[in-house]
Formats: sequence, C-alpha cells, structure tokens
Amino acid sequence: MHHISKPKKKKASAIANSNIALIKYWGKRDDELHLPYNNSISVTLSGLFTHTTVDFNKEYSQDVLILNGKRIKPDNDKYKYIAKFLNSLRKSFPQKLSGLKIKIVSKNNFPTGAGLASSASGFAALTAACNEALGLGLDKRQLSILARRGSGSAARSIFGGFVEWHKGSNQDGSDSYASQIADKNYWPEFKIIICTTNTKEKEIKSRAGMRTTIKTCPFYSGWLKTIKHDIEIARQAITEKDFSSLGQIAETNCLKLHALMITTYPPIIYWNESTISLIRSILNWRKEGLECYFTIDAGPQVKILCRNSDTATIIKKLKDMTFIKNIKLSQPGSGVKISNFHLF
Ligand code: 2P0
Repeated sequence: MHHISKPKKKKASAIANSNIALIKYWGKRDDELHLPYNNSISVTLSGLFTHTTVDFNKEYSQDVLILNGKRIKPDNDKYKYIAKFLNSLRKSFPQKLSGLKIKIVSKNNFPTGAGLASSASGFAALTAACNEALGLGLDKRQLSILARRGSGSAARSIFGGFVEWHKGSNQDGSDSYASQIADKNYWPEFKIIICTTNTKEKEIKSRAGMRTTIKTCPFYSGWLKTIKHDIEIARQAITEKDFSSLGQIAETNCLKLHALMITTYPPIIYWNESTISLIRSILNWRKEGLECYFTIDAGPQVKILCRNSDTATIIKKLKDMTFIKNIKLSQPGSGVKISNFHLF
C-alpha cells in the first residue's frame, strides 16, 4: 500500500517592528533594486509593528492582499509595490513558487503610510513570513537584501537595536544589506518618544519624493558629501553610548533631509503647524537644560530622542500640548520574528 503524504502547508506568520532613521536614506542609484546613494543608520522601534500571515497555495486564482482588514485591489499602489516584491521573489526562487499564488493578511498597530515607516515593518514581516512558509532558509543578511526589494528601509527592520544599511556598490545589489551595530538591550537609557500630529496617509510617497529630489534639488550633491561624516559620528556615538553626540548628529541630519525636500521642485513639505511647534519646544527645552533631540521622517510626526531619566518630564509637557494626537514611548526593539499566531 502506498502512503500518500499530505502536501506540507506553506503558511507562516511574522512580526516586524518599524524603525526610525537617525541618519536618513533619501535617493536611489537603482530604482528597480532599491539601491541607495548613501548608507543609513536606524533604531528599530519597540511597540510599532506589523503582523503578517502568508499562505502559498495552488488553489488561489490570484495574489490576494488584505491590509488592516481591507482587501487591496490590484490597481492600488500598495498592491503594486507588493506585486513587484513578489515578482522578484518568483524570479529568485522559481521552483519553490512554481504555480503558487499567495494570500497575504497584514496588520499594523500604528498609522499606515503616515511617516512611521509602515513599509519598513511591512516588508520585513512579509519577507520573513515568505522565507518561513517556503522554507527558503535565508539568513538575516539575505533576508535584509530581499526585504530591500520591497522597500529600502525594510532592510533595516530585519534587525533589532541599532542598525546600519550599507549602500553597497555592486550593480546586482548583493552587497546592499543591513547589519546590526548593537542589540536592543545594549543601551537601556536610550528612549524614543513618538508624537503623532496627523494620522492621515501622506500625499507624496517617499518613493516618488526621493526621485524628484534627485532630479531637481540643487543641494543633493551637498547632502551626499556630508553623509560619510554623519554615519561615522553616529556609529561612534552608539559605540560609546554618547547620547549628546548621537542626538546632535541625528537632528542635524534630519534637518538636512528636510532642507532637501523643501528645495525639491515641486516642493515636498511634510511638516504641519504642530510639527513646527514641537521643534520649537524641543529647542527651548534644550536651552533650559532638558536635553532631548528631534528627528522627523517623510511625514509630520516628531520623534523625540531622550534619556530614560527624562521621559516622565517630557511626556508630562507633551500631554499639555493638546494638538498632539498620540504620544508613545518606544525604545530599541527586536528584529523580525516568526509568530505561531496566524491572522487567518
Ligand atoms: C529613512 N525614509 O531612512 C528615510 C527617511 C523616509 C525619510 O526610508 O522607495 O519607504 O520603499 O525604498 O524606504 C522612506 O522610504 O522608500 C524612508 P522605498 P522607503 O527611513
């Protein structure tokens, strides 16, 4: 008698945290492979995460994406980004994916597309879930290379703690991956307070914005000239747990990024009135001896870098600023993890 074994289920789930860049990524030398012009350094954020379940199956007639409870249609940009990622996955592992369609169910516990790096946690979780479901056996470096194909900043969310994404120089992107500088427990004093000022999805996506910057911003070459210095200072500050030095370089680098955005044509102005108010307050607090720094990504949200001993004081002040929609205390968080809890 023949024993007929059931085909193994190709289903898996993963959870990945978002990350905030301390030295920013802005601009691609290769749009297709998401190869950046410059290295970037980030901290993976505890408490802001994407949970994703994937199932590969011959029975599905097409790739299905359900994001935050809503079915995303193929003409939506989010679907297109994922389709592009799946294309590269199918090209890299043609046998493993032969004849299979995928169902993806994904949930963020924070606002999507609002400058809180949902594409970073989203593609990091998706990559790890696919690796597990298909038994690809990729290590973390390979995962970060694959996650990068979904979204550049996702390469960094594979790792926990403090992370550097190396731009690499190979044309095929094989040396453009992230690596960990220090793990999540390395610097317990380092905290991040995330102030959400607007939860709406932004109008200009990073992907389109950075393309326009390269084409039209007269200062982009100046940005690139100073990056090596910024990266070295930040890396050293992390190694030495030098809070002042890391805060200063992160804040300066953030302002340089927004100077690029503002001087792009058409201009990319992500800040709102609340963003500016927060910037001014932080600068004043510092003058008064409360040492904290801000950083802002492609959106209006302000992330405050501070010492653990100052978090209570800062949060108390923030609570008085009624225009802030949400205040969340975060710290260096873990890298992507496989979860036994499936969303469907
Ligand atoms: C960063 N940002 O380093 C910078 C700072 C926004 C400002 O990475 O086109 O969503 O998917 O590679 O990664 C946002 O860009 O762009 C981003 P794609 P991504 O975090």
